[in-house]
Amino acid sequence: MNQPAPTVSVAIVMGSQSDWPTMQLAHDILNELGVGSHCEVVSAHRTPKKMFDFAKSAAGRGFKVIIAGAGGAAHLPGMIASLTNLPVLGVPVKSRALQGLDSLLSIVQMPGGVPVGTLAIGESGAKNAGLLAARILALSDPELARRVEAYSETQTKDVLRRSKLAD
Ligand code: RP5
Repeated sequence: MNQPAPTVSVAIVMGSQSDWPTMQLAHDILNELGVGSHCEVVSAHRTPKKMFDFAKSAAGRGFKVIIAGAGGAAHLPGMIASLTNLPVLGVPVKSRALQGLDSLLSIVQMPGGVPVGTLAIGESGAKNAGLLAARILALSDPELARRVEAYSETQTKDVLRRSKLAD
């Protein structure tokens, strides 16, 4: 029997199409865990009205977690967090000029009262944002909690299996 399509409870937004190769890792790990995600370019600077409308409508559309990735003057995660009470996870995308340190500092230094959970720069950050979103959703989804646990166990086994480098 076919599996039912996963409910789309995570929105993954990013400032530019150029962020997709990084942000795709969040989508991929969520997909592996059976969590559907909606992925879209929403720019704080180039499409501010779209960003406002997206953030304001996100909870009503059924999203439970928002992952927002941006590079450079990376205002997207913080601005979204100022417009919604959903948990927002920010991914600093590696920028061409400053390798993502600018993105990290733009995202992480939020004023008290407007939280963004900031991840690592680049691919690790995107993957971990997906995993963290899954862990948040797993709090109220025992089936997903089992899949998240199985993922971690498999990862540990794989690392142990490949840990001997030479005799
Ligand atoms: C940011 O500017 C985007 O998030 C992207 O990381 C960066 C560069 O965008 P492009 O010039 O590649 O469209 O807004």
